Amino acid sequence: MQDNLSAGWLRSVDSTSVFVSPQRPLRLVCTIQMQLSLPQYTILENCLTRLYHTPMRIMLFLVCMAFLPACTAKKPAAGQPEQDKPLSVLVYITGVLAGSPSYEMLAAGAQEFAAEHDNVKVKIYEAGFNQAEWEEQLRSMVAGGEYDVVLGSNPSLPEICANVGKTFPAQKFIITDAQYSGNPQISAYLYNQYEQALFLGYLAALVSASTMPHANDAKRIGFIAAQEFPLLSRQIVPGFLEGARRVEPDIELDFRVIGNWYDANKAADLASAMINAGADVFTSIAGGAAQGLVRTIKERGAYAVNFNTNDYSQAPGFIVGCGIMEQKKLTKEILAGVLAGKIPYGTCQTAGVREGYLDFIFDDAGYRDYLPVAIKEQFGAFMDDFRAGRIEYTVPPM
Ligand code: RBF
Repeated sequence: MQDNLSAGWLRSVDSTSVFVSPQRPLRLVCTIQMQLSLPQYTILENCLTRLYHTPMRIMLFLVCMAFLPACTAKKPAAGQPEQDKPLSVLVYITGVLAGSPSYEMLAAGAQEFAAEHDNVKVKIYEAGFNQAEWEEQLRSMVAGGEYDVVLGSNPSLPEICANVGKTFPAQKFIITDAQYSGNPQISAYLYNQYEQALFLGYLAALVSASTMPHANDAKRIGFIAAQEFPLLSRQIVPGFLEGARRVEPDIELDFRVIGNWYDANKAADLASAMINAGADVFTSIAGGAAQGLVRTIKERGAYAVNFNTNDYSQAPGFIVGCGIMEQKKLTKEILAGVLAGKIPYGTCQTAGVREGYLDFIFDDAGYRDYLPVAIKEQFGAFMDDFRAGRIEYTVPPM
């Protein structure tokens, strides 16, 4: 009997929540979410075990009375500011950290926030590259009720979280780099990547049309993607081409797909074939596999403009433009919002250039020292217009 009872228990070590499911012989399933100290936890466990030896109703009543104060203890005590209540965060990485700037910035932002707040605890979990396993891994991570909020960054995460959330209706999820609304357990933040693609495409075409040493006359630029997904196919790739065509109306985009987020050799082979076909400026959305592209442009002589992070030092003179996604800043703001109880669950908010979450990194030798003055002037003026809202464009639907 003791074993049957124990088997129905899922408990977290720091006891942020308890899931009680004594199935036999009571046929009673109840969920109690409360914050308990370890001694309180032990008493509750003992009492529930005794339900088998004592008239059930009396004992259940006594247990409930004893722990009623604990049930409300999750709210800060009178006088305790909201900001000081304990917060446990799971940062769920849909892939691996290394080589994926959007994930690295997410983790760094959460860790920095935890370092600045004694009451905030962060666990970083890398789910690996097998996308078929992400949902089950997330389900088992949250089953203990240990985390107040799950934080992730991936366009495919909302559906996964919605499914997992059906089993755990108290679980909250916050996802950046994703579009999703209407689910009270999920809050989403979408970077306007059409904008970043547009200005990087504009710079790519300026470089391709220039007399820089590795530029040619082919009017062809390249895009290497790890895999296709709606945000990429409907906004990022079209935005890159649209930006390039504002400089060179008849420029062509050579778009190729690696098939995963880690195969740098395949990316290198694709880049080489694309250079043979006339591409002289590249971009990529390829995570760690993008290292193959970096290798090839250095070996063969070509240029790249990169999304999301400062990569200039990886290939000075070859990587000539980098956008920045302010993911670390957004992550810290989100966690401050969680502490303040101000996350708008059920909604999706968009963050772009004008909101200060996407921009271009001008202040780096990799940009300053390698581009002709004429390009820097034209691109600088374009970005000034962009920030001031003077660039018109229509973001395609997803
Ligand atoms: N970006 C990365 O940098 N590394 C990854 O491992 C990675 N995996 C992804 C898996 C899926 C299923 C999807 C839809 C996107 C992935 N991304 C990855 C893309 C990333 O979340 C983001 O959309 C792009 O980096 C553009 O900002």
